[in-house]
Amino acid sequence: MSHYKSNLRDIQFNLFELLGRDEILGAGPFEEMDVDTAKEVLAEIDRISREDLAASFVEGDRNPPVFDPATNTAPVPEGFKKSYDAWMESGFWSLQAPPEVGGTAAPPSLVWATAELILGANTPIWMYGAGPFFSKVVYENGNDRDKRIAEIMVERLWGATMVLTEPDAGSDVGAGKAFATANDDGSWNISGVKRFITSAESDLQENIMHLVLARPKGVEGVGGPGTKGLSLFLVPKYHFDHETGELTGERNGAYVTNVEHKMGIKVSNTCEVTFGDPQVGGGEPAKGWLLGEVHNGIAQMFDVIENARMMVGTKAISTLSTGYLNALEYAKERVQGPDLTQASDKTAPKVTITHHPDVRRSLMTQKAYAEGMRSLVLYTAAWQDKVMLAKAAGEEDKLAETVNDLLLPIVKGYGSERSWTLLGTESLQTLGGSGFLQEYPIEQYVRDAKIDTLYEGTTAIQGQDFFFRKIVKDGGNALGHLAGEIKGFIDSEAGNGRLKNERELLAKALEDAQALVGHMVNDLMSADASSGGELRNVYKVGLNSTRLLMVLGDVVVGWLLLRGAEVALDKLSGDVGGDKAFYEGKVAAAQFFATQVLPKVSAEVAIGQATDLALMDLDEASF
Ligand code: ST9
Ligand code: FAD
Repeated sequence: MSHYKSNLRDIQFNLFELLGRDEILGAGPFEEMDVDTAKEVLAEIDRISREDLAASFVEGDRNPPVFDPATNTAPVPEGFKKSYDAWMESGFWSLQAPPEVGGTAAPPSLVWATAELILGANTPIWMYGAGPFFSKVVYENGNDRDKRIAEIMVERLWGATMVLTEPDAGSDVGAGKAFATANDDGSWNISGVKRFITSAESDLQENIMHLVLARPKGVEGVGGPGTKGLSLFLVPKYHFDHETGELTGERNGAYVTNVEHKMGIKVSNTCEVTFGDPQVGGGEPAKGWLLGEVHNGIAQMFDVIENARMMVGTKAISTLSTGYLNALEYAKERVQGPDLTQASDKTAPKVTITHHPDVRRSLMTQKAYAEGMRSLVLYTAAWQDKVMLAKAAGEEDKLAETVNDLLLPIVKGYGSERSWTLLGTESLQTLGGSGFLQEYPIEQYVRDAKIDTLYEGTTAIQGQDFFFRKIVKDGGNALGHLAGEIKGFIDSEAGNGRLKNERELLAKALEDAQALVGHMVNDLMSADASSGGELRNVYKVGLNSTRLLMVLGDVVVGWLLLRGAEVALDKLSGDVGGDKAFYEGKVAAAQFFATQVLPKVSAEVAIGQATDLALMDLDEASF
């Protein structure tokens, strides 16, 4: 039986009932992808995920790849290879690449809906199989040579990696020391050691294209300090003919020199990669080609990072959803103790644990967050649809771009923190001691989900990105727009009177969250030393940026759940056939979140507003 329990019905609800995605399908750039086709794609990917991809989920964990230092290889287990092949043979990877390189035009909302299914069933398959997406970044940033390379990457289904991190450059990517020197033939030689590189080695593909950040040396005006001095190089594992794609038979000097032993996602090879070391492999130089022949590495890499952050949030949320559904199934069957109303009667019949109030509280907490955050992912993706539609029309939709930018750290930072925590405190807990056993998938979910708060920028980095870049640098435009949308809902008659109390709770949470933003902006302004401010006040902002991310995450999720409840109430006023319980569940989850979670926002805001410099004044020795 599959470990993976998907929620296709709720995905369809979000796409077609809440977010109206049917309006953009079957027309313009998505002419080939009409609503029926999209539904068929979802249903088939749902099936493949539950059956073929989920099949090797446990094997990959218990029997992870082993690094062989003699050959610098780390082959994946057979079962995983079978799952990977099933995914690639399905051809649905093409949704991640544009038609120009052999992909299929599909709106991001559909792509991320399908991503949830694959990531929930077996995340590393998506990661090893992300080459077609990487080819899109190569194509869009590349010159003619690179555009052909992008096509080859898709034609031959190569793997690809994003190579930023070094032993002394994690969050601080700009501290990277790997460097590049120019060759006479237009290529570059890369030198240095990168660490923690996902998918840098396996036996799944003919070749792997590494997208490497390195600092060019010896060229006037480029290669300065920090992230802006980094350039992006295409560094293949094996050399190939840049026209035909045929491998030349020569190894490039980019070798995996270690594979980490990890807490989770063990089948995903996390590699140390050594570039251009004469002592490693055959001692070949690591040759690379400058992407687009422009030195603009960090901006180019962020085209990958933005999608990878969306992927990490989607993965986390998907894992919470299957964790919840596994916990629900268990709770419906596990009999333990009498109903609380008969607790003093020692002869009272024993009931399933779904009868116990605390289990119900826990299950509804999981349901509300999992479904609310699914809406968050797909709502964010709907803004990406707008960006794509504008581009297809030869225009730019600046508002859509900035709202998407604002939402990304919420999807990644808030989504991963809430999911990882709830998987442990609620999903696993629902199973009692059995949750701790490997007989059930949740202990693996907890281990696999922890990484989501770490890679692609830790939560602290997401919080800072959110406040400094997405709010302050943006002049509050995207946040103002989002707040306006939420306010519009609050002031509406949504729910025909049935959501009045909930809209009031949302109004209070929004007002409080906005007060925290205002407070932090004041702290920031008061830190402006050039106008007589106290520079150290910026610490107060740093003490609150993760808090703000969580607070606004709760507000947005609360709002989206209530919008879903409005749709559900509307449906329930007509004939809903077998969907009655589904829609009633949507209303219940939204009401639960509004009454049980949103009031906590006020306390968080009060704590934020009371923040002083005591922690920063404390001597390190006192910690
Ligand atoms: C990693 C990978 O951890 C883990 C998983 C691998 C999975 C592989 C598979 C991937 C699949 C992908 C998905 C497929 C999807 C397909 C579907 C398609 C529909 N936004 O603030 P400054 C840029 S990898 C945009 O001064 P510092 C910008 O150019 C390792 N751009 O930064 C900016 O210039 P300007 C991940 C941004 O102080 C420039 O950077 N590692 C953003 O120099 C400088 O900005 C990390 O994530 C942004 N939000 O450096 C590192 N921010 O301002 C985390 C910056 O002129 N650390 N730029 O526009 C950070 O992010 C730091 O904040 C820092 C700071 C490094 C950026
Ligand atoms: P550090 O940066 O040392 O952070 C340590 C702690 O300090 C964290 O809690 C962090 O939040 C905090 N901190 C650091 N700086 C600040 C600050 N300025 N303000 C506040 N707090 C701060 N990298 C790649 O390039 N490619 C990959 O494919 C890739 N895949 C990965 C896969 C796995 C399984 C793992 C574990 C990592 C992967 N990484 C990859 C690296 C990953 O992106 C980094 O681990 C991550 O960015 C954090 O860097 P670090 O581990 O050096 O932690």
